[in-house]
Amino acid sequence: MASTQAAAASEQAPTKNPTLLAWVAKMAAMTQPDRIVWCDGSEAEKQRLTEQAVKDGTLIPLNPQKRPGCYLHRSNPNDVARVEHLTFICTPNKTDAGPTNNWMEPEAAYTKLSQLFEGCMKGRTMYVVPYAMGPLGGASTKIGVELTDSDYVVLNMRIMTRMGKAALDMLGDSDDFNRGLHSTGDVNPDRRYICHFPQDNTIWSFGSGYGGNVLLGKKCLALRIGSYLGREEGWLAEHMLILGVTSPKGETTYIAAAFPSACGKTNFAMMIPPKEYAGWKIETVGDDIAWMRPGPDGRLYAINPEAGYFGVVPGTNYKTNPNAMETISKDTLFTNVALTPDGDVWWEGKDGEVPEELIDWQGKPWKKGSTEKAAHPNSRFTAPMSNNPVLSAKANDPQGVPISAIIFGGRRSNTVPLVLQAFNWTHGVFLGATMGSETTAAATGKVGVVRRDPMAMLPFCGYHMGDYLQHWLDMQKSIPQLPKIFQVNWFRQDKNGKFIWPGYGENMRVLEWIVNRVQGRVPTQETLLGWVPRQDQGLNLKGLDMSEEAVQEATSIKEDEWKSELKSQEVFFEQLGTKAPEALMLQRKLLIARLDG
Ligand code: TSX
Ligand code: MN
Repeated sequence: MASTQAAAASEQAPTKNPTLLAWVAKMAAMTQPDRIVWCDGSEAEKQRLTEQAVKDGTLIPLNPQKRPGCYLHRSNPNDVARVEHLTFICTPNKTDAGPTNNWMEPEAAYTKLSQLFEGCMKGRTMYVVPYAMGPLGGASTKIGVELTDSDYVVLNMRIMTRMGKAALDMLGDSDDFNRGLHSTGDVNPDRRYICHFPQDNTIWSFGSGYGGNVLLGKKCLALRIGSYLGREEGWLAEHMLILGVTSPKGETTYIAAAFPSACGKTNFAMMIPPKEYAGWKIETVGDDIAWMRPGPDGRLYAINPEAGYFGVVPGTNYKTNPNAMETISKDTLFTNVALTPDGDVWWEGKDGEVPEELIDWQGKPWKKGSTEKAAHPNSRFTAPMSNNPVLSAKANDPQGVPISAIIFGGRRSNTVPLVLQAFNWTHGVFLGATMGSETTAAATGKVGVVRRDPMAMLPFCGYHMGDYLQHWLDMQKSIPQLPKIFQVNWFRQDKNGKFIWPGYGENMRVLEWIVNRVQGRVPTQETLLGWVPRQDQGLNLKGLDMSEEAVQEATSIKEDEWKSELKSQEVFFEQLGTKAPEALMLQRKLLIARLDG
């Protein structure tokens, strides 16, 4: 049986790559699919798979007048989010995974998962999905091949990556590709594993059909395996958006920014400047992941390895993100949103009236006023980046864009001021390492607890967090023209619990200051924490409906808050033990000395 399949696989295969053919044959021998389909990424293939997915109930077509080319997918209600407790880094030594990752010994993991994969595709189709992470032909671009028994995965990968023949052509006969194996299995949370084997450039994912667990190019390859490869090869794989901001004079500055989830990364990446900024333009290079490496001119160049957006739907509307609303108006796959009687989709926080009646994300009737959510809080859109009205032409440039500034942000109701600039690279890495975000009700039920999330990479770093921070420090030596590093906080609250800073488009004012700083145009004010905008020649507040006291409150530095902040940071550094980089410990001591002095 196995050898027949192997022969059949290579017969139809649009490649002669011996390593790829042998691996596909081996995986097919284990999973025993009824048939193997090599995906070419064509329009005809998309149509065929979509029709089939509609027929088998995987996709529900939406009203073509309201949402042309759009479909709704409902996942199993037990399978609606990434599963950090079932996500493993499988390295020979446990210490290589570090204290912030789950670990399994590689052979033990292969054995355990082989038992699950054994025969799991009987009666099913195995799709071979070749894909490129990054513009085709780029030096930073990586090839992966995902084997999956889910047509939903194929259709998503088609949007999120450069998928099909072009990726296979780029691979040629090379054995340098990520080996991804996925089966939805029986969607049993007790038999769900997302295992990463960095030494083998391999990912095995079993028992889930949800995006982050099964679209293996994204979090698994581009971040967990990517961060591991980045350390080996001298680059950075980061959980960052990339945007270009162009002034009325036509000068474009590229910025990368890391925010934990629920901070509005996609909103920031597609932001529309307020009316006081006529002539300014913000363009999106990426909304989630940046791969950055030193370029020939000594600057740090970033590419967005993805080709689409896999974004949270609830809260998206024409006020918070008009460009996202346009992006998801066509050719979009919706997962776990509500369905309207006229075949459109609905979610909490959409513009307009709440409909009287809906079908909720689980397929059950829903009535206005219900205490249940109609759309799942983690419901998603999968949309091609080419739909984005403010997509940067550089999003398809294999060279990437030169990064002038890196921003670290978090959701903090106090302590962290609106914006500050790090004194230098090491201090900037300290700011990134000590990033924290307060939990919102959606995540844990506990509100307002600070969760440390260094560089927003806590769930996505494929090796020891201490080694990761040291890699960031070491990168200084290979980047002659270092980006400047900034820290921002849009989420500070007043004593009544109201947000002080209006956020959204008004963040343009902060962005302008950052641009002026990196272009060396404005003086600054030194504080204990870093450089901040001066009272004069600082933030442009023209036309902003905010009192002077409120601006003061948003930008203030309170020493008592910082004393408790440092205690809370210590808990995190202690976790890293002897791997906590010495340079960061010194930054910490310097800050303590400044506060005590
Ligand atoms: O995305 C956000 N950004 C970045 C936008 C470019 N959000 C949403 C976060 C959840 C995904 C924000 N929420 C931002 C922000 O800058 N700021 C806030 C907090 C806030 C919420 C509501 C108001 C103001 C601030 N409303 C009014 O002032 C009326
Ligand atoms: Mn993300």
